[in-house]
Amino acid sequence: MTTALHFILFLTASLGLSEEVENSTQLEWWETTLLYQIYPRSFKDSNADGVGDLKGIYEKLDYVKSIGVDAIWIQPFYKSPMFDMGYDVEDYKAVDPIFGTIEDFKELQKAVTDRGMKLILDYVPNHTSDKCEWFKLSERRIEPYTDYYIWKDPKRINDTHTTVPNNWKSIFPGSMWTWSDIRKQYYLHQFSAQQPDLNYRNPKVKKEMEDVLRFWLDLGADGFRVDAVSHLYEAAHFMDEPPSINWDTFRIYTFEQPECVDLVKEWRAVLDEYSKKDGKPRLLAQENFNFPHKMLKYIGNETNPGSQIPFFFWLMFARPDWNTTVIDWFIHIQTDTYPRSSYNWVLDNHDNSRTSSRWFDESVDVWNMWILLLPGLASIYYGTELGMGDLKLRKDQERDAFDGGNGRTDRRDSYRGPMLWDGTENAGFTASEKPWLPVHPNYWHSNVKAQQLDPNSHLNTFKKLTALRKNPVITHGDFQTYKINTWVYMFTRSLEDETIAVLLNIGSETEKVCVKNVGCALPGGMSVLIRSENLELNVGEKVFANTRTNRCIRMRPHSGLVLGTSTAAPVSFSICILLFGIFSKFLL
Ligand SMILES: *[C@@H]1O[C@H](CO)[C@@H](O)[C@H](O)[C@H]1NC(C)=O
Ligand SMILES: *[C@@H]1O[C@H](CO)[C@@H](O)[C@H](O)[C@H]1NC(C)=O
Ligand SMILES: *[C@@H]1O[C@H](CO)[C@@H](O)[C@H](O)[C@H]1NC(C)=O
Ligand SMILES: *[C@@H]1O[C@H](CO)[C@@H](O)[C@H](O)[C@H]1NC(C)=O
Ligand SMILES: CC(=O)N[C@H]1CO[C@H](CO)[C@@H](O)[C@@H]1O
Ligand SMILES: [Ca+2]
Ligand SMILES: [Ca+2]
Repeated sequence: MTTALHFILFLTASLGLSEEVENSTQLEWWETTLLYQIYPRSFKDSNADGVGDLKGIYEKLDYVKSIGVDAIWIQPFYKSPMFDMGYDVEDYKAVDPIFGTIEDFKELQKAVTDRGMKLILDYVPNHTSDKCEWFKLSERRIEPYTDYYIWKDPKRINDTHTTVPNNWKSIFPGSMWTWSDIRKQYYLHQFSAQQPDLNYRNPKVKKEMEDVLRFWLDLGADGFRVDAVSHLYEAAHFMDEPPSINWDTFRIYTFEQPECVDLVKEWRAVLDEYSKKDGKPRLLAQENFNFPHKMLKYIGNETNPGSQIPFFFWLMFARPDWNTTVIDWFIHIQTDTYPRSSYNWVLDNHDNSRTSSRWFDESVDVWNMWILLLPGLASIYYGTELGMGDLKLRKDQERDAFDGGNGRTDRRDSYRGPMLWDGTENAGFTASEKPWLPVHPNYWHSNVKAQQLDPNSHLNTFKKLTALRKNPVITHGDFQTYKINTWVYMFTRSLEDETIAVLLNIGSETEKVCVKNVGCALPGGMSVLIRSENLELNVGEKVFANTRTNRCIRMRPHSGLVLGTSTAAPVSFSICILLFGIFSKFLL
């Protein structure tokens, strides 16, 4: 707390960053929000049964607020048989007893709002659980549920044999069709057989699912993250898909059908109806792995708006052999395609390996600098602020029923480990002897409590970054990128006469960066505002000034620093350009 306070004072006072924005262009809250993704099973267990719950999240809200979070996204906590850990919903309007009660939800919602944060819920519309009442009634052809799902007769092979209706393959391996002995028909499922797809060509299903949105909006939800949007519709002709290994052309009848966009816009209209009533803008974010140019249509326009924020996941696949050319492409494919109000940066999630495991523990500060200081919304998966790593589980410890789908063979449990709160047994996550998944073995030294005490910890660096993130130069400032060399990347944020520069060595060797490398991209006399733990420079140190000693800096592998302009030494760009042009040969 005091560190963060000192830091803000340091920023505003000694570096002259203005507290008020002169150009106070009004942005919607999601354009600058820091969204914190909570996997409810793993955040905090309040009742010692080994599984995290809503009361547990409630207990930890002050922590969440203290690290600079503006909005919380809680993953599914609805009644579910938990075959897909909650992404198989049995009752959309009930809290699963393992997570608590609807009263717990109300209490949590109020506490989130009281702390000035927003609450985003997960909306899982493509499929229900096969244990859902609607499915059981549909299977028995009981009206009005008969056509709530997608049912098809078998395809005839010959007099004695039949087969599945077509060749469509689901995300979790196998056919998209499963036989129901009760109904004597096949039902469609884009994910597992335990997740039958809803039939959105039936207006009653649309109405039913809009009611779900209304139910949670009435209880104070500020928005939704919509799951698996590309899978909402399947072509009505049910023709075989052409055999091909290319994802985009292979799934021409089951992926990203044109009706998906219209449906998302209908949901947005429900949210806007609430916003009109109370003046509070609601957010519709969507999960979609598609190319940004294909996602543009979901954003819509002012007269026909859709989802404001498409999740952009591609940085999740960044690997240590990605050089600055590759990263630059991944940054610009989003910034060149979307309007700025739709940028969203994601490093990790519940389906993919965490940053510190894909890279190194050293890389954590660097990647947090990326996503917290780029323009737009930043999505942080719980634990990323600590640099939490993947679990390496034994077979008998695995709980996820599937491999990762799409031919992947990893179990997703590894990315869903319990939050590491302190150094006590089971990391303070649960008072039970047996958490649902084991805690990471490094919990005894790398946990919230320990990192709070260490000024250079990932957590404290994260907090400095989120404090800086609230400054107008980051919320409103311009954005420029520079490939300094193969492994060092730089981006700048500037507003009026203030500039923030972020220099990142994403390579595995020490890199030397000199005035001549950064050229006139930077005003003179910048000093270090924030550094990664492994950087050999101190906060406040001046760099790239025109004196012999600090014209160059050395950056250790996977290190990063944030530079700010000092009011003491303003050097205008034009003078710099002039001097650089004339004297560069001699000076450098
Ligand atoms: C504020 O900044 C925006 C974006 O830089 C610019 O388009 C706008 O004209 C500015 N408004 C004022 C009043 O300066
Ligand atoms: C019918 O098709 C099945 C499956 O392809 C095959 O095993 C069976 O021999 C066929 N029967 C006749 C009578 O052709
Ligand atoms: C907004 O989008 C709709 C649907 O794509 C389109 O018909 C309409 O012309 C667009 N309006 C504007 C102002 O661009
Ligand atoms: C960066 O990586 C890409 C893709 O691997 C490669 O094509 C390119 O040559 C690399 N650039 C440099 C400068 O090494
Ligand atoms: C990233 C993401 O949200 N993944 C989810 C997509 O939907 C399937 C089925 O609902 C889930 O299993 C994934 O976790
Ligand atoms: Ca519990
Ligand atoms: Ca579907």
